[in-house]
Amino acid sequence: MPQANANQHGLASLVHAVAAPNASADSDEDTEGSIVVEERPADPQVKPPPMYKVILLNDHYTPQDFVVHVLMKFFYMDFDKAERLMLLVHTTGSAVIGIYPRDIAETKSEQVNHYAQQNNYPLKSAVEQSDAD
Ligand code: TYC
Repeated sequence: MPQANANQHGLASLVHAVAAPNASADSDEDTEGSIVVEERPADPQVKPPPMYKVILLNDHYTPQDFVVHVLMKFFYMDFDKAERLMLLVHTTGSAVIGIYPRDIAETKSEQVNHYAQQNNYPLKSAVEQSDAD
C-alpha cells in the first residue's frame, strides 16, 4: 500500500512499499530494484494549523505602568511599543497583542492573567482563533 508522506518543500510524495528482490516490470521498483518515489503537488486541502490571537482587555483599575510592564515581561516588547499598545487598549477597549500557535497563545494569556491576579489587578487577556473560516 502506498504511504502518503510530506517532504520539506511542501510537496507530498508517494513512497511505495519495499519490493521483493525479484521485481517485475510493473512493480514499485525500477529495474535495479530501487524504491521509486513519485512526487505530486501538495494537497491544497491540507491547511497549516490555525493561529490564535492574544487579546488584551481594558479595565478601569489596572495602572497603566503595570500594563506596560506586563507587555514587556511576557511579550518582549520594548517600552515604546508596550506603551503604544497599552494606550490603544485604554482608548479602544481591547487590542491584539500577539498571534501564536494555540499552546503558546494560551500559555501567554494565562501568564498575563495569573500575574495580574497575583498583583491584585483585574487585568485580563483572552485567546481567539485568528483565521477562522
Ligand atoms: N484603563 C486603565 C487605567 O486607566 C489602564 C489599562 C490599560 C488597563 C490597558 C488595562 O489592558 C489595559 N488605569
